[in-house]
Amino acid sequence: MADIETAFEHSGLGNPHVREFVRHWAGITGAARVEVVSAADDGRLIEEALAAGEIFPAGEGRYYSRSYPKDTARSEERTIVATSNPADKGVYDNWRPSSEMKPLLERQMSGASAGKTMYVVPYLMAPPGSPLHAYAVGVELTDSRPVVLHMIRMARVGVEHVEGLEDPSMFVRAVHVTGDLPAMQHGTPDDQRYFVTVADERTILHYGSSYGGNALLGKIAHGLRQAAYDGYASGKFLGEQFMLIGIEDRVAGRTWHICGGFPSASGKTNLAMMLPPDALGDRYRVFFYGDDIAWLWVNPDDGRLYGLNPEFGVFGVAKDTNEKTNPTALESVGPGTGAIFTNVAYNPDTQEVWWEGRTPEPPADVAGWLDWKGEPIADRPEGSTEPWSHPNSRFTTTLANVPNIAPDYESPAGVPIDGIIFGGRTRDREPLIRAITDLAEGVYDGLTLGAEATFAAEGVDGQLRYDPMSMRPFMSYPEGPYAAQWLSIVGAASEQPIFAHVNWFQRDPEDGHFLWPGYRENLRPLLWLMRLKDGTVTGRSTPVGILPTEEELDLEGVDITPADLETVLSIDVERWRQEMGFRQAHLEQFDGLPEAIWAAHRRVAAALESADVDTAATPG
Ligand code: OXD
Ligand code: MN
Repeated sequence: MADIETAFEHSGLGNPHVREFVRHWAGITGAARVEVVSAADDGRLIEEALAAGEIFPAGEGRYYSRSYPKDTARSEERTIVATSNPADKGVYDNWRPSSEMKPLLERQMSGASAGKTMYVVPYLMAPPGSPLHAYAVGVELTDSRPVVLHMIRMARVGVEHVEGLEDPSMFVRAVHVTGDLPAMQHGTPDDQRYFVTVADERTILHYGSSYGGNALLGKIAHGLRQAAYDGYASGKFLGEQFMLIGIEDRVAGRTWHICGGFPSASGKTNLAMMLPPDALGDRYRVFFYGDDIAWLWVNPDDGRLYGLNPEFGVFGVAKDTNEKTNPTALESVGPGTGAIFTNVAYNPDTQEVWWEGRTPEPPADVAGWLDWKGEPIADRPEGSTEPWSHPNSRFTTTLANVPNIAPDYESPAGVPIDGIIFGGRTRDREPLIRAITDLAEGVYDGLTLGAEATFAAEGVDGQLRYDPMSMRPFMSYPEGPYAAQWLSIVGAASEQPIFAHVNWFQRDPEDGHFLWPGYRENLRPLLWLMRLKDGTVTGRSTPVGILPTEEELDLEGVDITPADLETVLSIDVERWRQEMGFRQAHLEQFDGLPEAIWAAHRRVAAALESADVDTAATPG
């Protein structure tokens, strides 16, 4: 196709391997045109998308987009990791042979972009100049212009990222074909959608969705699944669904860095964008590095564990984002930010957007308001309780728009990691924070991370849905080697990060109120953790980790009753003993779990067995 060659020439795309990849898939998908994209094309593409009715204006320099109504979330069942090695099959990676998946996807994608433009999006998932650069280069082909606009916000996009590479053939080959969405048979036995990462060929083939989590291939498919696999195959790094923050103590003149994983709907973005409580605001500042992905590696310069955010933007859940829960997020999608809102409620007359939890009540004057499906709110029957926005509605904005972005967020190596935390929504048992100083016990804690099952049908007897390291939907190799990879990467660091399990969500069993006020107050347990690592506090030992004493936790200005405080700072030994049985069954699913992990499990179980139920102190 002469047109393709012209597109290469115009854009300066010279990499022969990228050219070959584009020609190959243009042939299969039957796209009518090819266009090579750089971030500088954003303004023009925005204008084109507005003119085509693919996006709508949402106030100064902000935009609104709406998905096909059945295409609003990631689909875990349709997501597959394929390789040529059956030993890559784990419990959660949904492994299939690549010899089966590649021809299948080629058939699905065959002719499926007919009449459309195929956009070529060269991108980088890392700060420029990063030591992990070789794993960060990719090219996404997509037949959706809104996907291109999202990619420009979520990844560093430009032809320069694929030119002059040390190995010009080393880039992730990512193909996104939208397909005929109404014909996908969503959720039926004949579901047509496939979201496949061919991990050992560094190829991503996603068909049948234009929703972010399925279609922005730099983010989850490359940034998590492929990166985790690459980190394992090379033995060099970990790719985790982690937030990453810095906490600066202006009095002591130092900054700590903490990263950590939380299953979805556990407040990871809110935590990453947190502001200090007023009482501590003069002394501390919290810096944002990332809210969703961290790559962890050992920096040979100083032997420490480093973390970097490979992303360029934030793809946050809009629901419940407001002045109290996350003022930082609101500012980061303010006028002039170029933010894109997806599947929230929209008013074309006023160009306003709204989502559940944005304000306590929806706008009183419903004139002009459309729900996330584009249907007028005014047409709803009296008393309708249907939400205005989709529960998984999103905002997309670049990191640079986040007001407390760390000054060194583009540091090529990332930042040294002092602490690794895990947390989920847990209504009982899990205290506010319990610190773990032993590596194997920390990894064990991550592997047994869980979030409360939200409906009775999903879990029984307070059982959690386990979500190892918050990676359950993103696992790309088996859990045993995954645990070994953790022990090997973090174990190689000269200075060990401290681990902790946190829980902001403990509730009163009688009236259900949250015991800990949360949000900005969450800085306090994190400060305690850093002091524990530095040796300036000692905490108190329990069978499941070290807990702060009341005195050690700086509580100035915190609104909490003494009884609630006592509960969040203690261990319910009976509940913990019960939990150990569930954990045992959870871990037994995994082949080849390192003995160190089993030893950690047995140590915790034995300590719980011999613990004094009333004080939960460790005997001896
Ligand atoms: C997710 C996301 O689905 O980050 O976890 O979008
Ligand atoms: Mn995520």
